[in-house]
Amino acid sequence: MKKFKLFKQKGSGSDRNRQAQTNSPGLLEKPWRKFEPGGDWTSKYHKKLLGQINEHDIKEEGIDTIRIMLLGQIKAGKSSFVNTVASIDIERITQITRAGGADKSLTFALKEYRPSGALKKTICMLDTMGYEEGAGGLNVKDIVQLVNGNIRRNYKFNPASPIEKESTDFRQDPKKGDLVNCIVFVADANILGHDNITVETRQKLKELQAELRSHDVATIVLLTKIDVLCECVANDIQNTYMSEKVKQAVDIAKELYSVPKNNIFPIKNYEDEMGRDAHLEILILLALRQMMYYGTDYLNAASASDQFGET
Ligand SMILES: Nc1nc2c(ncn2[C@@H]2O[C@H](COP(=O)(O)OP(=O)(O)O)[C@@H](O)[C@H]2O)c(=O)[nH]1
Ligand SMILES: [Mg+2]
Repeated sequence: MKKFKLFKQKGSGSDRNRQAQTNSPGLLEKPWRKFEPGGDWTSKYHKKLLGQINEHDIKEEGIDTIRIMLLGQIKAGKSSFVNTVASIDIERITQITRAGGADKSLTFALKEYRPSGALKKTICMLDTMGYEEGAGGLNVKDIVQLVNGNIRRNYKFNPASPIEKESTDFRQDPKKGDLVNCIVFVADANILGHDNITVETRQKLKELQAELRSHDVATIVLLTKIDVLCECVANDIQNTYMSEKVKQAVDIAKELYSVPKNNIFPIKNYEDEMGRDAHLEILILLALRQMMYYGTDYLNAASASDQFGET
């Protein structure tokens, strides 16, 4: 079978193309982020990233999957991110979970997604319901129980009250493989970019960060919908690292989530595309690779401290 070709080689890649456009309004003279050496908007780099994600170095016996928890406001793009990762995995556009712009969260049950195609079986994603809507959102206590591996898949969240220890969905004795190894905050870049963050959201985030402080789980922030935020990015996703608006949104996210800038990944999800887009996927793969690295570090640090008898 003829292999599906992701890239039109002509005109793709190279910063040269980007530099030539820097006279356009909205584009910076110099990129606010640079690729690592060897990194570029090319199919070679796409393949390299995919290979790195699939090659993990988890030392903990019996564990070969990094568990990633997606958190974020309703409509932030959590389910779309899962669908985008699934599209990379099965090598065509797919919707494995319902994404949509409804006012109420469409995701009430805890859903687990494990890729098993192009992405092999290195990752497990937990898609939750929105958490930032005050009393109507995911409970901070439930989030902590999720991180601790106490909640079984398909558990139906109840915003009004956290899971009870007597519930059949409450895992009394979680194993290491049940823990969350990386927390991913998914945020709409437009809300951050225009500094439209509500007091309530800030408050809930603070509460959550205080609860998670003792957990040592790495945090990554995904900034979605950068195509809506910046016209230059909508025209050409290769402008992402040259975009002034995206840079501003990243700076705001850095303060809001208290994470280093290199843990913040601007992305565009698949939403109404008919076919795959390799440039879009490079941004997704860069974020996934970081989740994989942090998750691996967390698990390896946990197994090292076990060996040294720490508690
Ligand atoms: N333009 C654009 N739309 C997006 C992007 N990500 C998500 N969406 C749209 O935003 C809406 C909410 O997304 P959804 O994944 O359901 O958010 P969730 O509530 O966090 O799971 C949907 O209509 C998506 O198609 C993106 O990167 N760009
Ligand atoms: Mg959803």
